[in-house]
Amino acid sequence: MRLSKRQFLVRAATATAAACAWEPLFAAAGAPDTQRIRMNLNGAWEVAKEGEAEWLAATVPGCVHTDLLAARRIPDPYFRDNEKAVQWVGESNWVYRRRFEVPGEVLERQRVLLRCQGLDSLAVVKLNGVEIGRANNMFRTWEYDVKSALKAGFNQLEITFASPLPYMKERQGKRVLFEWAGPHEPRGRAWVRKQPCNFGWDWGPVLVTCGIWRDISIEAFDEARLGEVAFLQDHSVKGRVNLEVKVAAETLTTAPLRAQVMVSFKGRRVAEAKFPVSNGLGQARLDIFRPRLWWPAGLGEAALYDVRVDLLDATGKVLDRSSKRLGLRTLKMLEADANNSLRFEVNGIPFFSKGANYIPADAFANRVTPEILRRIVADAVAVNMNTLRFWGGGYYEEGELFDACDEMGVCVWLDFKFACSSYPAFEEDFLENVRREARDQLRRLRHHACIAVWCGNNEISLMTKDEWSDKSMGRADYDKLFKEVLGSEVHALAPQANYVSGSPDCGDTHYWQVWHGGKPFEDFRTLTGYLSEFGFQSFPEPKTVQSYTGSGDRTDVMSEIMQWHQRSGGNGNEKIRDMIPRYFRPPKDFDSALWLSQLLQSHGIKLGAEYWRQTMPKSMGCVYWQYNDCWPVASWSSVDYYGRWKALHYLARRFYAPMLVSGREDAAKGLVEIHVTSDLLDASRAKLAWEITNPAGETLSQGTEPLVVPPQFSRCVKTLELGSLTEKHGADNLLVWLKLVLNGKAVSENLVTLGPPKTIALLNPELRAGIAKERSGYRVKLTATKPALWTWLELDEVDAKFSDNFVHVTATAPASILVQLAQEMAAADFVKALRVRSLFNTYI
Ligand code: BMA
Repeated sequence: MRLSKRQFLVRAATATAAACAWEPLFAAAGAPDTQRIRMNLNGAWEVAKEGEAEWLAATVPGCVHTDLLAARRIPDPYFRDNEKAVQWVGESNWVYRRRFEVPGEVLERQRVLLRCQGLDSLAVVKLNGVEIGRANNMFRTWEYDVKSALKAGFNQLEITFASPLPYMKERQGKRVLFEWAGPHEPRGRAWVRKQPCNFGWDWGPVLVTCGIWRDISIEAFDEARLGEVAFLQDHSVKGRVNLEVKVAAETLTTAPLRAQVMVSFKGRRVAEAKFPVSNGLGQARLDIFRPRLWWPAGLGEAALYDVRVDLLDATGKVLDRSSKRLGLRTLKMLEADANNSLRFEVNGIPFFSKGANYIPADAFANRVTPEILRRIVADAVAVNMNTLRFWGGGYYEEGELFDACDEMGVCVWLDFKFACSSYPAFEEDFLENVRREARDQLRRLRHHACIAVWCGNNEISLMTKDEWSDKSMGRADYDKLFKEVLGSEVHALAPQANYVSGSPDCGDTHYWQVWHGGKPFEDFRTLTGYLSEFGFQSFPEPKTVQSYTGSGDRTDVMSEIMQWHQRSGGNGNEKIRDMIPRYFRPPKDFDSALWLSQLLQSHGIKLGAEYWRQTMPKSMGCVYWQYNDCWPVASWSSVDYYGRWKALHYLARRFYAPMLVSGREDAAKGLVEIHVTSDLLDASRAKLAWEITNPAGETLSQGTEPLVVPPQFSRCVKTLELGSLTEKHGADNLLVWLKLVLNGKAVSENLVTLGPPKTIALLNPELRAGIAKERSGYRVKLTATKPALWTWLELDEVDAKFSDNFVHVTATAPASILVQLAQEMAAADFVKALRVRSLFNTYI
């Protein structure tokens, strides 16, 4: 069972709060008499299928599936093919209701609103039996005037959600919007503004949710409230940043208002200003001297300033407040030129984007806790990533995810949520709906330092033609939606932000010839540029597979249930299975097939990633597909649904290392080029070391060379000619070990072979593990008498964090891995549960 702390907290809170929790906005700030009141309506609700009398307990924010799961009315849709058995949920209409008591103070306010920050998706909202409004877009914030509908004492709120499926069918029946969809996925998703992958994807289940998926509250105020707060940064003068603050207030009064802005850094006030707000508008400029700039991970500190904006009345009373964290930086996207690919430049310095594509972390958004989001960003930074692309087929991500990226220095390529489908840009209502959605999201997110680019859509440029047809979106409508409408909203609301109409529609590349086209991994070496998508699938580890299968399903990766948890083109498992023999020998059993698929995936992605880093600045971005999963499944991810790192994630830490030594082999000529790549902004004095051994680990040749590595450098620094060794020992018997040493420490190590790993005649490495208890877990020391390639630890039952995994262990290079356990284990149990294997063990 996956930890769902948010559900727990919500339930705990609602158990104690009888009718509803309401909080004056600034109670904590010591100003209880502020005008704006927010009554939180999250918590305990009830849900019923429309037309049925039985009401079940529900939790808000949430969705109908998680409510039905909690009420034990549906089985776990992630287990085996239970997804089929719950399709009726998405096909039904559902009603949510709650009673709440309204204190008189709320009713006395001049303006009283019901504020819904997320209604999924086609909703009719009733208060005390009277319809107060409708919604048709899960990405917008909906506010309804309830001043007259609300009464003193108890009120009843009721929100009915219609299944989007009949609507989609009806619209699609009249006019086809072409889309890429799996055989069992409902058609016409682009008619509804709802997360596209809710209707299934080539890595995700069809679970059509509905419900109140983000916060809901009553907002009441007199005089005025803050509508928007915007910031512009001027970095043109060295040694200071000029910050322009723009405030727009919704006012109910003609009395003069003022705003106050205060900027602090680590608790110390560094700038402030007071300024008038007339006709709802005000602005000020502040200088921040000796600014601490925001840098992406690996380039410097991700410094953040706290900015508080108070809206004040004539007496100085605080009417409303906005608090945000700002990073001071310039972040530009630069087009390709003769020497450089598309790239980003932070504070005037171009940098190589290293990262992966992020998708929703659960098919049920409400299960994604802030802790999960923070872990996701931390695990990206832990493997030297500086970039995540938030892909366009999900939902506009949680504020906490952007907060974590701000704090940890992860640049975000942020897609608007349009993907792999034609959209009805020929309808003005649709365009207006999108405009409002864009405004809501821009206002919510634009201050985040981490956002490197806003991007109109995912892959729709690949499905356009001059004319509309059942197979394409008309080019003019594409331009209208993604260039004019979204482009002008970004320009108006975030004028300093980068905007591109689509990916790959801006000089980036989605390269799918390997997975979808069946080409070998070496094909990655035929292109340079900014790779915003490329990938290869693997199975999750046995523990994860066990979570969704019965033992009978685990005989063969082609079993029915293993295929059900595979959504790519109907033959994904075959693709994995068929690629294995190109690089590796056949696996001896089911578990070995799972693990070997991970070695295969990591081997392929490493090959591409290293090549693109080698070819910097002709290549300036490697953002592989995909980072995570939304359920337990075979997919392109490097971290599975449960947060377990696949082999690829461990390898990413190495191929994304700030300083990298890597090889490029030429089997025909018997050559291995040694490349050194550095993302560092300073030059380094390093030592390059190489050693060639046979599979028994015996040294055949070796050498070292001092090396001055300039800043932001990538070059072939040496070519090893292996002709005579090849003649003497055979190409298959040469293992080329590379090492880059900085201040006596190996900062990057690598293994290169002339042929694929299957050609190496591995010998029994006689792996041994020694175990020692440490404060934070167990230390496992690995030794081997012969090279043990891709050695990994696995722990039965209990989850663990491994300080490293999938390492090469040799007689001269033992490994030491710290295992931190999710739960305590006695040493004897740990030894029993621990398994140590290497590539050799997947064959024999
Ligand atoms: C890309 C993505 C996704 C998809 C992936 C794998 O095109 O944008 O739409 O999941 O490929 O096919």
